[in-house]
Amino acid sequence: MTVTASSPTAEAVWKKTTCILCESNCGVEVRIEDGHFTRIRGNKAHVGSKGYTCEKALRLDSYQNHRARLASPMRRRDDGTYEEVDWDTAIREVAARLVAVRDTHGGDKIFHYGGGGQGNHLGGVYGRGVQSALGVTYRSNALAQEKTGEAFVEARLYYAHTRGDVEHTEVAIFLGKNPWMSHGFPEARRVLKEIANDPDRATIVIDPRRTRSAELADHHLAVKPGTDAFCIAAILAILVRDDLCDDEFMAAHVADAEPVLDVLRSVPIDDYADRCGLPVAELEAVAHRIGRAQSCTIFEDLGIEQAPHSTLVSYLQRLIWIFRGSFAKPGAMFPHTAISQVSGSGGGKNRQRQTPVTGAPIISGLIPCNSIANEILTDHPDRFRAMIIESSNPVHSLSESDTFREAMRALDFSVVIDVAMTETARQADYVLPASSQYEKPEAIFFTNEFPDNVFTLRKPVLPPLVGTLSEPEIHSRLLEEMGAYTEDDLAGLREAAVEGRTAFATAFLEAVAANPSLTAVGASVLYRTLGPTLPEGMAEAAVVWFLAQTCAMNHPEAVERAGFVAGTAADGSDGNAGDALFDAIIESDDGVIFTRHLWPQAWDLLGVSEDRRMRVHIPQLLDLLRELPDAPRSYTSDAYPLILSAGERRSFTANTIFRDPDWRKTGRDGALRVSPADADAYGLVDGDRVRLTTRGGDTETPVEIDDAMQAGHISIPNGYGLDHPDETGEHQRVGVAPNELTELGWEDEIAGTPWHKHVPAQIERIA
Ligand SMILES: Nc1nc2c(c(=O)[nH]1)N[C@H]1C(S)=C(S)[C@@H](COP(=O)(O)OP(=O)(O)OC[C@H]3O[C@@H](n4cnc5c(=O)[nH]c(N)nc54)[C@H](O)[C@@H]3O)O[C@H]1N2
Ligand SMILES: Nc1nc2c(c(=O)[nH]1)N[C@H]1C(S)=C(S)[C@@H](COP(=O)(O)OP(=O)(O)OC[C@H]3O[C@@H](n4cnc5c(=O)[nH]c(N)nc54)[C@H](O)[C@@H]3O)O[C@H]1N2
Ligand code: SF4
Ligand SMILES: [Mo]
Repeated sequence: MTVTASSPTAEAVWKKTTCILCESNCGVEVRIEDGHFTRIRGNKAHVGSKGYTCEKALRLDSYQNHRARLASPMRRRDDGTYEEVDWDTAIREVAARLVAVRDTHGGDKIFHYGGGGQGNHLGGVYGRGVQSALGVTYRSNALAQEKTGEAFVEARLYYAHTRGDVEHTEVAIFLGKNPWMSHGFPEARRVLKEIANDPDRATIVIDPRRTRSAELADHHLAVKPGTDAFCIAAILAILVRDDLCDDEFMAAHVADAEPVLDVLRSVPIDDYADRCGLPVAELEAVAHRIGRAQSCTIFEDLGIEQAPHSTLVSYLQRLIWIFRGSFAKPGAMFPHTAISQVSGSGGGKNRQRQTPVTGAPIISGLIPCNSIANEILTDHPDRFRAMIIESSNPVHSLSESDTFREAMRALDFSVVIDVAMTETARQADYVLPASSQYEKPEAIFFTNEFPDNVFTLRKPVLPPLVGTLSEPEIHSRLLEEMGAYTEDDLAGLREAAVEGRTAFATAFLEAVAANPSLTAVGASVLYRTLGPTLPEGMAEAAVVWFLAQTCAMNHPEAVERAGFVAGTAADGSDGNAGDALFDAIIESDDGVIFTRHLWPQAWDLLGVSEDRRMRVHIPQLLDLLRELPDAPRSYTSDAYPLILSAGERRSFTANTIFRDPDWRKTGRDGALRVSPADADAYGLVDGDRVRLTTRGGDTETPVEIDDAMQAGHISIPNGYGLDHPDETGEHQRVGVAPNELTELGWEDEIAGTPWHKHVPAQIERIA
């Protein structure tokens, strides 16, 4: 498909890279003319995506080339406007301001947010060096407003992260997840269609809306919003009541099931079905379909992670596949390796840390996003005083945007590293412009597959925009300004790198042993020493050498089965398996299978690999399950009688990666979706404008009447409401910024994840 109509010219070249718009990072080929991506197609040779893309990838030029890209470091003036400064000045002043906060208040008062988006995680590894040199101990990122509930559960069940083999499963269950739009596993649409066309397999979608995924499903459980805990508890209760659990698996692999089964036996199934607005027979049909399947997978996402009882639901849904024994076999659930995993197996046992001011739980090392502003807007002596934000737009993406803005302005110092002058950048003291993801080596750590896991290192396909630097360069310059390492530390390593990988490995280990403080800034040390010996433009990939080494040490057999053995390094040296893996990663444009397991080895990747038993008795969550009957039947009121889902994924939404609203082919204005029943009740026709009010704020929006919505449920898309200059430089804003409507404190009781999908709201037609 043609993005920009133009005839091929002599300079036009096709290059391989990946799409960066969602975690799938599908392999693509881009035709580049005059700095623009003029055509984009799927890369059939990519080992993960095999040519698959969705419609969004075709618009990537709107990310690479747009009017709000930054091409100079910016410093905020007292009057709130920004002036351009040169890089030397910016690095010197940013380093000095951060060091001043550290020396006055302690490094633990400097808070770090972000570190990677949907396509860029390498920069985050380099950023760790700066954090370490400053003594930063508190961090967070977007995961702490979606995935920390499941992390809490998994850290107790089996100490690992699990996913599902959707491609081969008999019954695929999507819980608050619309994969047709949001993807999340390889070749999502192809797989959904394949299951739909196979009479021996089934899809179950649990979603209040009749999404495109729901339309393709064999069973669509159209629960009332926010009632998933009742729905899943009832399904579990039916599995137990009707003897549909895999007793053999449970006897061998489930520890302490009895107290859980006890609670499930007393679940009032009829009442719970009634609460979620579904006939008991429908829940029974679903439970029995799951109960007779050889395998099932469950994919939960924002529909339950950002709604009431979210951590409880993350727990209960896992009990379904655990009780069905759907683990460690084709079509089932699995843990996975990670190229970025620096320590041993599993997720590590949970030690519950808390935030310094509000005492909120820190899960997976991340402060709940909803707590951040409250850790700043206080006179508590331990409040955060400074913030480093990279590859993230929290003013737009976190609850209650106004309060986050206020928190940023209340800091002694803030710096944002981004490609664009974002909503967040506009609150920072300094903004440092990064080269785009197509102008530097980049990669994601999201590929979480099994038995074969894939890693794709992208090569730059364009030169850096003049005035920008890659994050590895920015972080290394900050470290050098702070004196975190010296030229003397590097000289010997540089020489060894020229000699070859084996010599370098020895020299690196010796250097770190002699000066342990180099470990923390190891990424930059590698970048400055090994980096220059890598192919042109690939110096930033230096840290991947270390990741490959670690991976080969953590998973020797699986790396060997993937074809990487000692003595096969491309430079002809006697490099080890990690070197061979690194060479393959550097050379390939099509992704590399870096670990290859056998299904039963899934057990080895769990933190409970000694006894191979999942610990299903989690007292805190079981208490919540017991208390479920007392939970409110509804969160609406006379003032706010509707439930707003604030942030739906649609065809043309991609977080805030695209800033120019013209990238959208459809849905340009990001209308509020309203059911026909509500349209009648409020006297609305398509295209009418309404005032949309929540406790958090109010706005105006056009409406779209959509018979996929249930009565009482309304929905706005995510990623809209960005300020973007038009041709004349005038700022325009299209659509609603969802977090102008959300509110801090409206969140899960365990993980503090926000209830963005469940915001009480009111609408009123604007005459
Ligand atoms: N097109 C596109 N794709 C994306 C993204 C994007 O911005 N645009 N972003 C990526 C990111 S960061 C993420 S995290 C994923 C998110 O991917 P998803 O979680 O699939 O996306 P959402 O549309 O936010 O929410 C999923 C569904 O939850 C439903 N829902 C709302 N309330 C409830 C409820 O109470 N119960 C249940 N069961 N369901 C409910 C909604 O109707 C919606 O269909 O998408 C990724 N992919
Ligand atoms: N109300 C509501 N809020 C939500 C959601 C919702 O459904 N509803 N969804 C939530 C979810 S699941 C997520 S994941 C978050 C996402 O929100 P954020 O974590 O804020 O992420 P993005 O919107 O993806 O922003 C990525 C940023 O990285 C910048 N960027 C792009 N390339 C580069 C680069 O190479 N280097 C650097 N340094 N920066 C770069 C972009 O300009 C952009 O500012 O939003 C969350 N917020
Ligand atoms: S948006 Fe996601 S599914 Fe679509 S092409 Fe990009 S990476 Fe693939
Ligand atoms: Mo997300």
